[in-house]
Amino acid sequence: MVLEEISTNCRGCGHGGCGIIVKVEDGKIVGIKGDETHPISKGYICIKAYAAVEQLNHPSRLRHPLRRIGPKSSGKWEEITWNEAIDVVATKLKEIAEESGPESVVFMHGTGRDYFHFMNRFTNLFGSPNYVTNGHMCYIPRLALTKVLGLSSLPIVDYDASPKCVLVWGSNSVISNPDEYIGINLTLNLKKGAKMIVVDPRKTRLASSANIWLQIRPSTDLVLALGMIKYIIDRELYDKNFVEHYTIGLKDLKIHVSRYTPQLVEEITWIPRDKMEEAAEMYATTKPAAIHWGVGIEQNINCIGIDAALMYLVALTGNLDVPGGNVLFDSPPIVGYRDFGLPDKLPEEKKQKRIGGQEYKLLDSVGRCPPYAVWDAIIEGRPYKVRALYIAGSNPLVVRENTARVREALEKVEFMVVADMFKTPTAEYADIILPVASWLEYNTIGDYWKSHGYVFARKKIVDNSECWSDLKIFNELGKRLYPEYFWNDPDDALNYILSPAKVTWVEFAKLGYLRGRVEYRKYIKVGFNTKSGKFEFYPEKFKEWGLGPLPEYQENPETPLSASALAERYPYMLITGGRSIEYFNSEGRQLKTLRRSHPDPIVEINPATANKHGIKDGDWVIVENHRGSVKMKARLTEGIDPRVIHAEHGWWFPEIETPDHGYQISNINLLTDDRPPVDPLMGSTRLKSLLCNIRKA
Ligand SMILES: Nc1nc2c(c(=O)[nH]1)N[C@H]1C(S)=C(S)[C@@H](COP(=O)(O)OP(=O)(O)OC[C@H]3O[C@@H](n4cnc5c(=O)[nH]c(N)nc54)[C@H](O)[C@@H]3O)O[C@H]1N2
Ligand SMILES: Nc1nc2c(c(=O)[nH]1)N[C@H]1C(S)=C(S)[C@@H](COP(=O)(O)OP(=O)(O)OC[C@H]3O[C@@H](n4cnc5c(=O)[nH]c(N)nc54)[C@H](O)[C@@H]3O)O[C@H]1N2
Ligand SMILES: [Mo]
Repeated sequence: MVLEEISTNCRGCGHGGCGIIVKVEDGKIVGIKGDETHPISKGYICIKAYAAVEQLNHPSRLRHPLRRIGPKSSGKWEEITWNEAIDVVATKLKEIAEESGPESVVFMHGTGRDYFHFMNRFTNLFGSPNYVTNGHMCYIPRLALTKVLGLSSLPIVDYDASPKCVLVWGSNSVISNPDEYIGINLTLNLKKGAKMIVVDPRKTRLASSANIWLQIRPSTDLVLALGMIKYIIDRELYDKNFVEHYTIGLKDLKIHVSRYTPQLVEEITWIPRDKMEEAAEMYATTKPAAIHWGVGIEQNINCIGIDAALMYLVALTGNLDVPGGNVLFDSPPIVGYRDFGLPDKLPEEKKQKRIGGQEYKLLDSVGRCPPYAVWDAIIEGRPYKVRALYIAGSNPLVVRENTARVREALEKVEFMVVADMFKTPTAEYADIILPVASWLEYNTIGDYWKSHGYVFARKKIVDNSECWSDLKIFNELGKRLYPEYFWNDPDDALNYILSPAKVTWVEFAKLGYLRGRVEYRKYIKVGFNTKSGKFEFYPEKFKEWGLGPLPEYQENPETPLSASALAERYPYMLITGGRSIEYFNSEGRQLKTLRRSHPDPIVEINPATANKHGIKDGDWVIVENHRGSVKMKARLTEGIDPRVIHAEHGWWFPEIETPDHGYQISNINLLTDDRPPVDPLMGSTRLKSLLCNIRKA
C-alpha cells in the first residue's frame, strides 16, 4: 500500500482552476482536498471536486468508441476500436471537404474547457472557418471588446490587492466561480471590509449581503450604466488626472449619456433614482474600486453596449490597471492558446465564407459563427450546405437556444461526431461517439485561456487507455491529415507550449504554476493600443461601424413593453440559467452526490405571483410560452420581483433510458430563442429576456 499525495488543478467544473491535493493509494484515488497554498483558490473547493471521483468511476461512462447502426436517436450502437473510429472520422471529414469544401464541416464545442486550443489548430489546418461555441453570449463579447478598446487583456478584478469597493454586475461568483474568478477571493475581501454593490434581478446570497442591491429589470443594464456614467460626469466624480492625460472622447460620451436622466433610468430599469445615485457615488468615490462582471448582462441584445459601458466606468473612475482595481494582467511567457491554434493557416478566402461572418462583425473578429446561422445552413442549405458537425464537449440539445431548431439540425446533418464522457441526448444523434477521458486521466495546462495571468499544471492522476483525451483525439486525427503540425504524443505539445518559459512539462508539473509579470499602470509607459494611444471613449471602430460612443439601448423584442400582445398570454419576464453550485451547465445530473443535494429543476417565483396561480412552494409548475413548455419545481422567494420568473437551465434526466433521456421535460431552452434580433455586433441571444406564463402542473 503506497499512499501518495499529488497536488494538481481541479476541473470538476468545466472552467476549473482550484488547487487540489489528490490522495492516491495503489493507483486508486481515495480522497480529494483543497490546497491551501494555491494562489487563486486558497484551499477552497466545492462539491463538484468531491464528485469528480464518482464521475470518474461512473458505470454509465462511455468506455468504447461507438458507431450508430440504427436510425438517429434509436439507441442502436456497435462498439468499434479507436483505430477504426479515427479512420472513419478522418476519412469521412476529408471526403466531405474534397467534395463540398472544408467549410461544409462545422466544429463546435461548449464553454472553455482545457482542450479547445487543439481543436482550433485542427480546424484551421482543415480549412473550415465555421467554428461554434457559446462565445456569442458568454465572456467572448468582453474579450472581443478589449481589442476594440486597445486593452492588452481583459480588465479583471485585482482581488489580491484589496479593492475597497466591488461592483458585482450580473454575476453570482460565490456559486459559479466563473472565468478567472474563484468566489472565495470576493468573500475574503468582504471580510476585510470591502463595500459591495450588486446588480441582479434576484436577491442572491451576494445581493443579501451587499451594501447596495440594485434589483434591476432584466436586460436593462445598459441604461443603468449610462445613468451612472452621466451622474459621475455631471458631478465631476471622475478621475480628472487619468481622464485628462490618458483618455480622449469624454465630450462625446457626455453628449451621448445626456438623455439618460435619473427619471428615464428609473422608468426603464425599475431602480429608484436615489439608489442608482448612491451606487454611482459609492463606486466613484471609494478607491480602489473594481467591477466584477458576469454573464447575466451579456445574454440580451444590448450585450456589447453594456460590456463597453462597464469598461468606460472603469476608465472614467481611474480604476484601470491600478492595484485593487480592474487590472490588465500579463500571461506568462508561453505559446498562447491563440497562437497554438494557428489562425494564420486559415486562408483569407475561407474566412470570407464564415457563416454569419458578414452580419456580426465582432463575432467574426474572434472567428466564430452564430449558432442559428449554422442550423440554417444545415437545414436550408443557405448560404451553402453544411454536411458535417464535429462536437467536442457540448450538449446542444439541452444548452443551446431554441431546442426545436437544434433538433431539426441534428436530424438533418449528414455526418456527426460527438466526443463526450456520457451518452447525452445530443450524442444519441451522432454517427460516431468518441469516449473521452476525465480530467484526472491526462496531463494538460489548466486556466490556459483565462486572463488572471496564471497557468496551472493539471496532471494525469490515474491511467485509462480506453478513453482518450480530446488532446489525444485531435493529435491522432492531426497526425493522419497534417502530420507535420502534430506530435508523437500530446504531452510533447505541452513541452512546446511551455518552451518560451524555458521549462519542460515535468518541471512545470513540479512547480505547479507559472505566473506572468505583474506590473500596474502600464499605460504610462506604453499607452493604449488605439490610434490616439489613449483610452478612447469614442472608439475608432465604433465610428467606422456607424455607432455612437456607445451602442444605443434597445428594448429587447420580447418584453411586456415591446410585445404587448404576446404579453397578454405570457405576462412574466423570464430569466434563465442562474447557476447552482452542484451542476455545471448540463453536466452532473447522473452523479448521486450532486443529485441528492439538488434533485429537481427549480423555477423561482415571487409568493404573490405564485398565489395568483394557486402555486405553493415545492409544487410542480408548467412554465410556458409560444415556443414550448417545461415542468419545474417551484421555489417561492421574496427575492424576485413579482413580474419576473427565473428558471434553471441544463436539465435532462440520464436515469431515463430512452434515447431522448427526458430532454424535453424540464429543458428551459425549449422556451428560448436563437433568431434575430440579437446583439448586432456579437449575435448575443436573449437568454435573460423572454416572456412566459406559469400554471400548476
Ligand atoms: N456551478 C456552476 N458554475 C458555473 C457554471 C455552472 O453551470 N454551474 N457555468 C459556467 C459558465 S458557462 C459561466 S458563463 C459562468 C457564469 O457565471 P456568472 O457570470 O457569475 O453567472 P451566474 O452565476 O449565473 O450569475 C448571473 C447572475 O445574473 C443575474 N441576472 C439574470 N439576468 C440579469 C440581468 O438582466 N441583469 C443583471 N444585472 N443580472 C442578471 C442572475 O440572477 C444571476 O444571479 O459560470 C461558470 N461556472
Ligand atoms: N437557457 C440558458 N441556456 C444556457 C445558459 C443560460 O444561462 N441559460 N448558459 C449558456 C452558457 S453561458 C454556456 S457557456 C453554455 C454551456 O454549454 P456547454 O459547455 O455546451 O455545456 P454542456 O451542455 O454542459 O456540455 C458539456 C458536455 O461536455 C461533456 N464534457 C465534459 N468534459 C469534457 C471533456 O473534457 N471533453 C469532452 N469532449 N466532453 C466533455 C459533458 O459531459 C457535457 O455533455 O450553456 C448556455 N446555455
Ligand atoms: Mo458560459
